[in-house]
Amino acid sequence: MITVYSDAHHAQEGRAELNDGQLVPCYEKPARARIVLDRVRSAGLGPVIAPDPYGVEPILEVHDKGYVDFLAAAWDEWVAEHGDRDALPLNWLAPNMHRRHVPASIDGRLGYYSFDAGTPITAGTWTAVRAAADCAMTAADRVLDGEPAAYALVRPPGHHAGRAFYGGYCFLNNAALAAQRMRDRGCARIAVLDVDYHHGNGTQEIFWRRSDVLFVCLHADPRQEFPYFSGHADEEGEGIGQGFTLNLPLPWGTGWEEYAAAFRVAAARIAAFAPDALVVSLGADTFIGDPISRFRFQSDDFLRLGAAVAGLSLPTVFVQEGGYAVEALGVNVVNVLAGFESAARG
Ligand code: OKP
Ligand code: ZN
Repeated sequence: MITVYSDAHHAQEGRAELNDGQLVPCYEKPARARIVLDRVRSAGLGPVIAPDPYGVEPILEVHDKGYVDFLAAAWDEWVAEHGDRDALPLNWLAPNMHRRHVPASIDGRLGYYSFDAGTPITAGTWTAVRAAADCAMTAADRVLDGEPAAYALVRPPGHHAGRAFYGGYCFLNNAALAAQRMRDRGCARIAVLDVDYHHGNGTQEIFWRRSDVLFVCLHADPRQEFPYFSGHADEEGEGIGQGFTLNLPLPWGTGWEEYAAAFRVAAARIAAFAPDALVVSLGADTFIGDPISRFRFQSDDFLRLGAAVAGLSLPTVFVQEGGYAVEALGVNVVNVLAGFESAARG
């Protein structure tokens, strides 16, 4: 399987996030991609290629122009106001406050466009997120050009980023960009399967009112877990998109056996949709050793997950999302990809 990778991810290196009442070192850090890349190479998964440059135009099919302009300029505006520190928001809208006016000040706009205090904007954020988007779209193009599958090894992740918001370490929605790219190249229907531990609220929001992209998500129940306000089983899409979002929330402590039962429900929905291709939001934070998550996957279970994805028999674009047990991340992620390949070969 081809891996699409760019060293530019290093440009996103936040200093701190707010977690459990403390500023702690960012969990979402460059070592994550480094260890996965090392494992891709040592396992002999296949060639590692650089992304093609797509420019900002395809990004604007998925994201709001005002939001994208904000992301591109935020760091310079923040530094001019506060100096060389991570840019973190401190104020958000409560219900019945007003969104009619985009704040002029950088502090106001950080809150306006975000939903948490765990996602620092840094000097290199814009560089890194552009490269990640390029990797995801390149992987999509390779699959449409005939590769049975491709893997976008990217960070920061993307599935919490919506049309006009960031949060959960995510700024641009790489999986949504891959799906939209395949639509633009003539695929009629794309399924996005999100197996990250957290609900992909951004992907859900982007495709909420669409019937051409099915969004299916297995994740920790938002009654217990971040992002708390999205991912319940009764969220099914709206308008023409009604029935094209499927959430399968699972309780803390979920292991492979219970997960596999939910996966069968996900797989049946995807098969009924009969998509032209599949995008997998691939998080390995379902691992028992993950420092911020509470599922109980063992490393071997990721082989089983990969084989289960291969059972869908679709051209597949894997896009890296979460996974914070850094030492095990390379093994766990490459297990999914290797499990997919050996099952796909039969
Ligand atoms: C991003 B992705 C833990 C706080 C965690 C944000 C988690 C973002 C996960 N106490 N806050 O889905 O892996
Ligand atoms: Zn996650």
